[in-house]
Amino acid sequence: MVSTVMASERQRSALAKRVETIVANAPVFDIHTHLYDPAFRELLLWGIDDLLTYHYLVAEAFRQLDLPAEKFWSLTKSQRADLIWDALFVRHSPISEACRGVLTTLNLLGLEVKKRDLPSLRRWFAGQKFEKHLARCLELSRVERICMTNSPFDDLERQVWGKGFPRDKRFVAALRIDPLLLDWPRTAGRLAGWGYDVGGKLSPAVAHEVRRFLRDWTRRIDAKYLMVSLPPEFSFPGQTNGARLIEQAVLPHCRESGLPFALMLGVKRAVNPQLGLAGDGVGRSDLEALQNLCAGFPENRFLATVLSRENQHELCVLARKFRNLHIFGCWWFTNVPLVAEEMTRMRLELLGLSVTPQQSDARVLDQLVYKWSHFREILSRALTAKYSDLTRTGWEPTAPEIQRDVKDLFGGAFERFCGM
Ligand code: FIX
Ligand code: ZN
Repeated sequence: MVSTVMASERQRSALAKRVETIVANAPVFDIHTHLYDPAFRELLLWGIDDLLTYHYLVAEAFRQLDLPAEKFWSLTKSQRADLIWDALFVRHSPISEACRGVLTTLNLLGLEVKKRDLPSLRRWFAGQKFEKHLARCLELSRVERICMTNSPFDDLERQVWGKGFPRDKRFVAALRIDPLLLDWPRTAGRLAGWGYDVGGKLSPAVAHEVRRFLRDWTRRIDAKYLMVSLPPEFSFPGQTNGARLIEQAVLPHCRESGLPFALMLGVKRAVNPQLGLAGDGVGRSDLEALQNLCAGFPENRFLATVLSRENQHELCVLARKFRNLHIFGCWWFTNVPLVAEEMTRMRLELLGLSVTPQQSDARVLDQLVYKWSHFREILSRALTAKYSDLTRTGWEPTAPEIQRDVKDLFGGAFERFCGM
């Protein structure tokens, strides 16, 4: 009896080791980030000051700091980084997920964190050659390909696309269209300025011009999908400009170009505008809107992630009903081990392997290192538990089968869904 228990314990730890090794080494297609092709130069953030001034840390630092927000924003990036370092790493232990992420990154880059020596960390980063550092971050995170978030409405970014540049094969594009769907009156003015005939009320002729705009940008950037983030109150169908534009322009364009439409649901923008990017919040979405899209437009494919923990179970059930829906990522506030582990297990249990459980959402190149290292730990645990359940039935997953499964989770299922 004792020896049977020991044998099964040994088998379990051998399985855990096997899964861990496969997950640790599997290459990733990071399907949603805020990183840029190096041709965008300073738009691609990297280094210690950008790591420390990440908006996740700004939000946490404001809880400890008492200086007014205007004062904080009037400081240079390095001065802000100093304040955040002092508030979150020196005066308190850095146990939050975002703080831990900085330390995981530095540690895996080979830096000594225990000295708590910010000036020496800065000196190390200042000595790095960018191209080499990029290659190192990709190697450490095992990220093979990165999807950017590309907005024609961002003036800096638009200029770079306008000039043209040789594309770096490691970076692919996604067309982000929030202003089009959330602020039509202002966006119409901008489109008109760029030569699209969109004067007057929304009409079939205007929708036709919006489609022309989407076609032009899809081609220009070679977009792999279109995407938008939406507030909790988003509903569809509806008489809002956003809902009408989705129906009359975005979905027809996606059908014509064969691209999926990604919806990121549940963000409440600027809950505290004083915090800038750190001031956005979360609310529970009405997923009936997504259900209506999937059911009403079977020729379209939808990618979806939701920000509220309370929506996660409902989203999985929805994906079981519609094969034109693919769910992805533990987005933003859900990307903490407690919630990410719960979501990942729930998704595996309800959807098997037809899901893309994570995206990094990295805004700073170096963050790829921690975001993927932390998620690989979570995925290893979740998969080991699932495969162990199988072994108890006598079904023993082989190493090639596990490799195949992990490949699907790390971008393979996504590519198939998108027809890439
Ligand atoms: O809308 C998004 O793509 C979000 O991911 C961002 O707006 C957000 O600021 C972020 O960086 C979350 O990780
Ligand atoms: Zn994002």
